[in-house]
Amino acid sequence: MISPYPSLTSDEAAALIQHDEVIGFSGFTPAGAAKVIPTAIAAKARIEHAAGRNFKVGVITGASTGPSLDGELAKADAIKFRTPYQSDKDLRESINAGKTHFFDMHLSLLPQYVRYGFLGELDWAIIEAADVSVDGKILLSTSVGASPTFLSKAKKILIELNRYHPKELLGFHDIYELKNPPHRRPIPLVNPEDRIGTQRVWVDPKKIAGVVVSNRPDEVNHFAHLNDTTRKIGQNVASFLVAELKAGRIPKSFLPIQSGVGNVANAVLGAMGEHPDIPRFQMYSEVIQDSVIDLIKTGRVSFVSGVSLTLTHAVLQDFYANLESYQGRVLLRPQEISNNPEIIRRLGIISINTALEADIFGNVNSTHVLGRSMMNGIGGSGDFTRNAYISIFTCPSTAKGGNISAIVPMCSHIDHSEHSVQVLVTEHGVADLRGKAPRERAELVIHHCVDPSYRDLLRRYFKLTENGHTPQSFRSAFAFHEKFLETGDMRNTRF
Ligand code: 0RQ
Repeated sequence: MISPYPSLTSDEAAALIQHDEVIGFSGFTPAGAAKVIPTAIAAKARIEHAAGRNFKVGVITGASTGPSLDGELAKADAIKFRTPYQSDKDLRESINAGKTHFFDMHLSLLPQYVRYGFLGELDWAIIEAADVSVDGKILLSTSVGASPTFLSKAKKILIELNRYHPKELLGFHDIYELKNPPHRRPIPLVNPEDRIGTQRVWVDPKKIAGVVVSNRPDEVNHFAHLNDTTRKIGQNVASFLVAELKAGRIPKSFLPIQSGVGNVANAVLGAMGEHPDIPRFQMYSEVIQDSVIDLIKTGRVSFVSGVSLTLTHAVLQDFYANLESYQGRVLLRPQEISNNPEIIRRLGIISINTALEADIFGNVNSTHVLGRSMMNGIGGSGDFTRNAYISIFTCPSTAKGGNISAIVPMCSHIDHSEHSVQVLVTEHGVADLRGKAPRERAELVIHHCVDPSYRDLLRRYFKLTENGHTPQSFRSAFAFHEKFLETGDMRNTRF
């Protein structure tokens, strides 16, 4: 059947976008992110700026994206505001220079913020698809993210029909949208593998302003190889979980795992897969990285529900070559379902996320380097941590060759408070903070998690103030950070 939608080049699509408009782009990590249209919008911005005209757009996505979207738009100075998460070097620079207004959000909240109108009206949804039918049924590609909400709320839609992704992806998505209060109902999902929605997103075909055909791989980076530190962190997490299992605090059948993003998270999953006493498990997570596919192949993971298939080129190609064998074992959901507090509590998810820094009382900073510079954003770590059956944070005990202690007297920014963080793990050990008062927590964290070169310093800090439920010294709480800025090494701190 002949397509009813205008066939456009990426430049023709970009020409439709006007200054000050707000766009919801597909993309959750570089997986499924729009690519050719945002790059063309960036080119248009450069032309407009050269002609002395203003051109900036509001950019909303599922989470981070790839260089063709965040990178190009940031370099072209074309972003008016950006939410909810990013991990692009150029965009990060622009945010930290105060040029791009970025607001960091819990990813589960983004779709309802859009539906409630908290972010204003959405002019466009620009969505990558593996297929689009004449009657407006859109088969998303490697991520779902917030695309269903963007598609339903945007005034107009542009589709990037990316031939790199096969139409046989049909069956890997479960699209379910929540109603706004007071009409919201319980989400009917009681097992990680339950299907509750449709395989495609349905839109009014009249809203589709055009389709741009492309053939571009997802721009997913490789992870750093395991090193002794990340391997040890992984082993410590695995041993902790095995001990919980043996103590009967985790059921014999185990519980679904959520695992965060980045190098450390990748190592933790690897170690869990290798541990002989951890039973075959399910994942109810967010980002499905290469390591999860390895675990499915080896039979260690029986099922994974996530938002995005964030796979490097070779792994995704292999996945596509064996699509049938993954049907029923991999399912992609909207981020407000994958990260939904109701579901996380119901399923009893064990969450494992990475901290940039933690303090001796169990608060965690996941986002701000030295309290000031945005790294990526809180992502889904808050959604999972606050609602998990057991919430675990991992990190190497030091950064920058030992010049930074990841465990500090007081976090320079707090994303996850002591009320939500239950277990802290570094390469040195595990601090189980459940049921512990602040003074007990400090002893445990210093003893089990801190690098030996910082232990005495932190013990001295802890003794500076005798008073209070949480003994803090206002004068010295940020002494580590100040000393690093002054001398480049936190070990020079003196109390
Ligand atoms: O810097 O790249 O210049 O070497 O931070 O550190 O150790 O490689 O950590 O890749 O695992 O990422 C928290 C950023 C960790 C990530 C974070 C420097 C360090 C290095 C990266 P270089 P590593 P990872 C969603 C889960 C928030 C979102 C989230 C993240 C760089 O996990 O963005 O959790 N999390 N989403 O040198 C200064 C410190 C530092 C430091 C490390 N204390 N001070 N720099 N670095 N510690 C839920 C899902 O389901 C997926």
